[in-house]
Amino acid sequence: MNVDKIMNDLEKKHPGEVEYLQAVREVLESIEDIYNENPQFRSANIIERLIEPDRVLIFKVPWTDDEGNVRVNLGYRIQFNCAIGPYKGGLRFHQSVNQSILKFLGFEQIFKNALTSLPLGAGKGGSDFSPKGKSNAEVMRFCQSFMLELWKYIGPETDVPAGDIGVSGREIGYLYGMYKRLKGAHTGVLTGKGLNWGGSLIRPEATGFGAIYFVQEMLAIKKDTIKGKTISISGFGNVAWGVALKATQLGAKVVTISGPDGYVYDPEGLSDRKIEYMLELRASNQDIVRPYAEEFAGAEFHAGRKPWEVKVDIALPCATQNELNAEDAKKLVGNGVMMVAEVSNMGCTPEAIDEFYANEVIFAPGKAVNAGGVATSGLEMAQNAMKMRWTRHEVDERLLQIMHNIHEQCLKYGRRDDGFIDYVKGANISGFLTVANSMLDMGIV
Ligand code: 2IT
Repeated sequence: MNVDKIMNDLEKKHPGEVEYLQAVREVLESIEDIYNENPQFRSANIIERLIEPDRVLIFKVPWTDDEGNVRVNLGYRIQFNCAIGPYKGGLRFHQSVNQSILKFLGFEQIFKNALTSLPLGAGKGGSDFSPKGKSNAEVMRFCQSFMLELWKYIGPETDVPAGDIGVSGREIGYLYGMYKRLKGAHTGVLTGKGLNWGGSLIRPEATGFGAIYFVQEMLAIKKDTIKGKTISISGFGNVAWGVALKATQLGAKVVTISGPDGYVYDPEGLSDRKIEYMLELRASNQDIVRPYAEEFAGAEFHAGRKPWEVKVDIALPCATQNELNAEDAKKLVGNGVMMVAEVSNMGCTPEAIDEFYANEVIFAPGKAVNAGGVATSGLEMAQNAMKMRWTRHEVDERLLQIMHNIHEQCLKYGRRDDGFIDYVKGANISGFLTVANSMLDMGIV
């Protein structure tokens, strides 16, 4: 495999799709050796077949706002790869959404979903519609219009969407309601559903809990534990709150949260009560970060800045892609950070990751660290198929086991001779082998 040649060809076909090209390059660089050692991959052109999605669906989403204006957004579903199961991955509703971002997310999902060891293919979708600042009725009308088109392409054995940025329980409810009406059947076609109508316990907090279970595994290798560690996180969305809750329960001190306008440094650390307060603000569609600093004594708001300038033991980006760059990485390294784990998808730029590797900071990529979210979606699908519900404890135990297995896979393929663990390589190789070998088994399809 010649990575530069493949990337040049891909860039010619998809000019300017920077996030997508970034995600593909990272994976190709990690799997180059294993690919070249196995000529059967080459002769089946596995790479060329893996880096392009099976199909890209783009549709128009017209809806009416509360003032009666007709609005139009773009809707997408990218069905990337179905070698090991139905397409599976979230929907992102955010003004920044475009084809490049959804293709990078769909591509990453291939390896992440394979790492869970569950039968989950890879997809991603969404819209440039942002629910922030919209009324419930507007969000409902948008979701209904979105599903009026999407329902033709999804199904419990073909494609199972879920949430991502901007899509949580409320949006999944409106989407599912419309799907059920159109289809005339309860098919469990989405995950992240409400508990009363087929959802799984732990799914809302699963990405965050799974990430902390993974961090515990990373620490255990160093004969260390999370208790007493200081942690910085970014964001306070679907993912960050689960991280904050679990880390706090385990005795770590989470000292930052952030939003688009700045971050809060709380030297005392978050507590269950503070997390509860933020969830209430979030539930009522209000800003979280600045009000937090006003509510709790000792917390400082830093306008227009990122949390990576705070001295911590562990940094956990939880917001969005490329949120931590080389300059941020240098600040973390300068302050003696020991570990960085991406909870957001592709949260660090390649230059930031180089910085961590050059300074022997232990780093793990989002596709391993945040796989607990989609894994628990897989557990939701299993419960739906059985028409059963597992207890909280049962789901949590399975999640813990899955995160342990993912870590084992990273060790198997990522441990260097000098003992350093290259989690990026480990995760990419493990996910690649599962999917590539499945594609080989099934012939040219
Ligand atoms: O990035 C992700 O893995 C998700 N947004 C969750 C996807 C899912 O299907 O639960």
